[in-house]
Amino acid sequence: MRKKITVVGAGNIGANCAMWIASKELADVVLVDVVEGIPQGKGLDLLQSGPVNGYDVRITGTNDYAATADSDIVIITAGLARKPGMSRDDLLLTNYSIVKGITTEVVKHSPDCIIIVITNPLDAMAQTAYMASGFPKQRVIGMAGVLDSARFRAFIAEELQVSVENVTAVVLVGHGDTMVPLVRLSNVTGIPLTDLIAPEKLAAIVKRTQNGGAEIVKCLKTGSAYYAPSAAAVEMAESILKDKKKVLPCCVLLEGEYGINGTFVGVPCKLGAKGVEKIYELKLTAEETAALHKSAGAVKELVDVIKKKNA
Ligand code: TXD
Repeated sequence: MRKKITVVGAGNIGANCAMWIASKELADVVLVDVVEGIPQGKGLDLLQSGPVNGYDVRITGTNDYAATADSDIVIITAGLARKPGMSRDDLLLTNYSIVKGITTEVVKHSPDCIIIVITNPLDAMAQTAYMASGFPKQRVIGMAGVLDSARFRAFIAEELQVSVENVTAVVLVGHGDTMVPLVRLSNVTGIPLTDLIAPEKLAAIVKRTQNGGAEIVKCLKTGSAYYAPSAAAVEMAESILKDKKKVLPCCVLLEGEYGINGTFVGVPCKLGAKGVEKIYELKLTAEETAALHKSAGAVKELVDVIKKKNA
């Protein structure tokens, strides 16, 4: 029996998640959206791409959660996207209600699923899904670090004119301007970045990574990135569905790790059939630890706002 992935929100990211899932024949897809016709139309269009691209998966578009029953994974992409001049935090309360409502529906129809959250502000929305679902922390995961690391790797590969496959890069903590690209632990086939790129150039690449989302929002003017974010979420789903045990930076609930308690933060995790199977505690320098806690503090501020709203 093929696996089943539900994607909630059939907008830019949702539709592309469905396309990557189908192209990899990872699972049958159910695309859900509130707007009548959008998931049905995009679902049919993706289904009809199958004969051309050679994939045999079922793709259903719907406005009704009944079709999502017994999903293995649910990817939540629904919510408002940023407009130029808006910060991710400006989306907080609107997307909080959307994600909370969706999670309640999802849990009703797929009580054993694993939830991957994409909606912004990501860390706070992952915490919202965790609080609304009542699921164990292993089964609620936020997607940000895989995207931020992919941006870091793309810029490094471009600078050095090398294959992206040989670039290992780690980005920690919140999906915001305070994210921490860890130069010290990043390399090209084991060669430290600091041996390959001049300090000022490396600092510029770190800055561009931290500003990666805003750079694309500025270009697109009417929305935010969607190819890399959707590809990143599907890499996480693939590691879970195929029990690949990939070690990826994911937004997860920390309970003491890194000295942080009760907040969703982006750190390296092992993703397998049970979801988050291990959280890795990197040995960080004092400076890196300070940056990690500063970013986690920014996440906690947002989470405190939604906890008050949830009280
Ligand atoms: O790395 C990351 N996590 C981020 C995530 C990277 C880029 C974008 N990030 C965020 O993803 C972005 O800030 C938004 O919060 C979400 C989705 O972005 P997308 O670009 O896909 O937005 P769209 O194209 O506006 O699509 C959103 C869809 C749209 O079709 C709405 O009708 C639908 O969400 N929507 C809903 N569907 C179901 N249920 C409800 N309640 C609902 N509300 C809106």
